[in-house]
Amino acid sequence: AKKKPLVVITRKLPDPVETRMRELFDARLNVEDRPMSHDELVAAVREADVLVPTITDTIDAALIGEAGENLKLIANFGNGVDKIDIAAAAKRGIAVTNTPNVLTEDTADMTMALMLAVPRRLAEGANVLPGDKKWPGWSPTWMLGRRIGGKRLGIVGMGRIGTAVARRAKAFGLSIHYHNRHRVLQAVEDELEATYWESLDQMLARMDIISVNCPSTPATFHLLSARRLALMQPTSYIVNTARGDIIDEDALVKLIQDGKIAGAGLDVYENEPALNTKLLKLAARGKVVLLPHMSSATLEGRIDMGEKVIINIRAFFDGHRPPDRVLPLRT
Ligand code: 8YV
Repeated sequence: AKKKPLVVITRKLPDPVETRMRELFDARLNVEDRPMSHDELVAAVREADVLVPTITDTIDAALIGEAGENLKLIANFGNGVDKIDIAAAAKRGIAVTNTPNVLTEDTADMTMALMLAVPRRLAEGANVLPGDKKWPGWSPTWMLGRRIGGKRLGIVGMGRIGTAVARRAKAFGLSIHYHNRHRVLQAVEDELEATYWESLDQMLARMDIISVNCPSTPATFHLLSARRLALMQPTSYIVNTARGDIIDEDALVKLIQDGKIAGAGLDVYENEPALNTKLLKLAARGKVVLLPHMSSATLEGRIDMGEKVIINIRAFFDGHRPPDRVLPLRT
């Protein structure tokens, strides 16, 4: 029988995934639920045939430089591959895969939750009863938020997740606008009655809500720069379930503090897990709702992600092209 590949998994995964990994591979599982240290990562890439990292691991060119001869595949447990230097891996003949599709719907669901949370004051309201129970009772003028139906939603990045957000938002009565590197299929535009904006600047200036759904790449770093954010309406909101570094976070904080953007619903941050303390102050004032990077966090989704990782590893070692191969960006 063929020797089973040594697969090092950097984080604790749901039990069914670990069980299957153990059956199929010489799986080295991380029993402690904490990110690997740099030294542990170096040891892993020196020895493993396959590395299964997550977003909490930085797989940069220096780490890839430490890779042993066996390492042939980095099978990311996650969709976003911004922490992996794919070009450096390619140079060493190491393939990279990710886990698309299976977290699209969960992420879009949570994007809707954040889209409602700030305008409809969900977090503030949810705190009234469990707190000191000082509910004065119903009043015609109390806890008034802003309606989202009838408003304009501008989606930055109309890929799988952006499209899933658009479908939901349309059902909530929002009109759909988007900016993307290229136009989506006519059939999709027709279904969503979506308006394409070639100019991100022009779209930002005209929307009531912006949702960030593009990947983090060198080209999208601070795509929502101070200058661009300043184009937004003072009554507008921004939601980010993609990556923190797509928005200039300091600039966003300042604009919300100054009343030039109405608020934000954020699931991702520039320096996770560290948090800008000014954001916490804005949260206390109900201006922002902050979630701890949990938009794809469902048990079903995590099991599906594990399944995808397994399929990619098996396809690779059976001599096939893994279904979720990620190629280096063209520059
Ligand atoms: C993942 C994510 O859970 O898949 C992504 O891109 O942002 C997360 O929701 C995480 O990346 C796991 O590595």
